[in-house]
Amino acid sequence: MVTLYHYPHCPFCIRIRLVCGFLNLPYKSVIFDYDDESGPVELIGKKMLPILKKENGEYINESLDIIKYLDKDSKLNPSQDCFNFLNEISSDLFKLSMPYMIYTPEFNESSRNYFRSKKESSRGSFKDLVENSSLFLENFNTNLKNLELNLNPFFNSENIGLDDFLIASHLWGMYLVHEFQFSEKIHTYLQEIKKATDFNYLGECWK
Ligand SMILES: N[C@@H](CCC(=O)N[C@@H](CS)C(=O)NCC(=O)O)C(=O)O
Repeated sequence: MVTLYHYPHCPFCIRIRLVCGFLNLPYKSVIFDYDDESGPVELIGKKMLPILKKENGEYINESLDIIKYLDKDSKLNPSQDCFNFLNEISSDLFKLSMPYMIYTPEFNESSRNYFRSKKESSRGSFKDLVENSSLFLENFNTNLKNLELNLNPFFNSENIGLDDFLIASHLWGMYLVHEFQFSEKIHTYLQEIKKATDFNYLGECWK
């Protein structure tokens, strides 16, 4: 069996969980604390998750490479339109959701402080991000309106596929954001993906 080393909040890690769920691939789950630097460094020489340990003991560490490895029949292919959409939403999405992510049961005081100081140095203080959330929300909501136009009911398709897993992985953290609510259409879309992949966002974090 393969082993997945991941952070529950991390969209790139969630991709792998969704793909494994969809393809019915069992895996051993190992959650690293966000402030554990030596854990990932010992495996691949840098602090970057997700990491997959293959059956032969080798490690892979880019989410799309991991998916290629797991998807033996090459059923799952991402589209450029999907990557364009993720690029459009990423900055607003992270600014909106990161201040809330650190209060989920994934984090303890030490990993919360580590995450906060690391992200604040690149995105600005969480206090300011929350205070200015309406600025990010405006742009974010416009992008979600465009997404709705592309759901048929899946992303540019009648069938669920990798684009949907990539999009859901990014969007899921927005369920944590107090001042935001998904439209009925996007909520239904995300819940369909949850069902098809047997996804449980923070399921393993409750002790
Ligand atoms: N290109 C990588 C990106 C993965 C990534 O950005 N992982 C983040 C977590 S969301 C990480 O491990 N960051 C380490 C850190 O910020 O300390 C992939 O697709 O796997």
